Amino acid sequence: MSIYNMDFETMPREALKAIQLTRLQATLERVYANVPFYRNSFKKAKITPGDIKSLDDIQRIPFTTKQDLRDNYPYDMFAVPMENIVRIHASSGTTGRPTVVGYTKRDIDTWAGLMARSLAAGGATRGDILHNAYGYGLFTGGLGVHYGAEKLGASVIPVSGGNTKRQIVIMRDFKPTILTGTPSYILHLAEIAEEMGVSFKDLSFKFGIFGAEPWSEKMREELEAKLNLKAVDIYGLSEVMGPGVAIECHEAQKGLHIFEDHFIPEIINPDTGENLPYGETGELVFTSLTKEAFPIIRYRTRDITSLNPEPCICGRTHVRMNRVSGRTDDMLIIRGVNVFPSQIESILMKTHDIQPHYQLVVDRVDNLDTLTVRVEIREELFSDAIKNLQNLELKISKDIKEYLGVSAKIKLVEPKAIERSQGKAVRVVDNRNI
Ligand code: DLL
Repeated sequence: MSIYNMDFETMPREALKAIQLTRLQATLERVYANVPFYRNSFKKAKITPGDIKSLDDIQRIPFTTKQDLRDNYPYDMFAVPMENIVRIHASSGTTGRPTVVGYTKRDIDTWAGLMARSLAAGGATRGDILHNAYGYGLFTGGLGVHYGAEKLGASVIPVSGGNTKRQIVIMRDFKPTILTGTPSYILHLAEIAEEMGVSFKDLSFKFGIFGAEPWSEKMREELEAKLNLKAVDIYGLSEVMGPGVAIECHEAQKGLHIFEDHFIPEIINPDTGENLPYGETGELVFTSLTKEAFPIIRYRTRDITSLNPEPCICGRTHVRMNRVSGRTDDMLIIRGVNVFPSQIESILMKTHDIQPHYQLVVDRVDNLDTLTVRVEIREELFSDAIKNLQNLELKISKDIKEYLGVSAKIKLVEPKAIERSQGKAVRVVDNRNI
């Protein structure tokens, strides 16, 4: 069977587990032999690759953290000589050093195969024309999707992010059928299309494959209605590969199937490091099984989710991860109360007919944390009497207090007041660290 064969997706779990164990053991041998960081961490834990005799034994292996990758910047985590590396990507790294990852020729092929499988799960076929609005460059989104689409045999339009007006013209004239990009940028595309008098109802899109940042179910509804397509969620991270680690199937649109023939997922309690059973929410941890250049063992993603082993209507036997609700490092602690931006988004969109353009601003005033939610409202509402706006601000503030237990000041702003991103949206401005 070739490494990206789709039969892997529907195989009985026992057979899948046997493949995972063989691949895990081979990966451990390789990192132990070739990456000093792993050899040291295994030695500290008093284990050798030979001690890992079952999949459960993985819990004996120490975790790898973002800090470990930073400490080995840029190339010390690579398990092959530089002459075998054909591609380098890096995560943006909003704080500190970026994380650098490398790929061999075979890794690029494995990734393309996994992305082809992802696109197929999301509804794409070889006859499709794919408008790829993920950014091309060090970010893995653009090139990751691109190679996968070519592998699938679809036609790719490599537009990348930005030049938004030109993108609308391309969408109208080239008649793409699949749209890929971050949900926040796609929403911006929809906004500009509206301004240009172009209706998505007249375009040819069937499926949208959106990800790289958290988005809510409400946002899916909004995008599906505005863009006249079916939207699925795709997940991935550079450290583990890039996009194509997990994706929703278009049949169920409920939870993202993890490509378990290439990655072992675990959920842990982020405070204690203990493994949690299926269904419980915690931090997602990944081990790669087939990567050559940058194998990664028990990597703490900081993403918060849970795993669902229930069979899926699409026939895939791979477990599903529920949509990522946030990151452990995204969590704001406002006067002792934990809040995730996604929780605020849900309240804004569930209880109020509000545009999903918002930003949370955290300040420290007289040693007290304050949270201000800047949120855009529709043009019609904005021209309403000041009094109505004040009432709406109070109502939202009351809802946030009631649902999340945190006091927030709401500032309604006019349409377009919040800066649009061409990639991942910046949801939090934390002025406390400055
Ligand atoms: O965002 C890879 C990617 C590209 C995924 C295109 C999907 C589509 P990084 O830039 O390394 O890689 O960022 C990884 O983004 O740890 C999550 O916190 C977040 N993330 C990615 N996909 C999702 C998603 C790419 N579907 C980090 N939902 C991850 C929520 C996501 N968060």
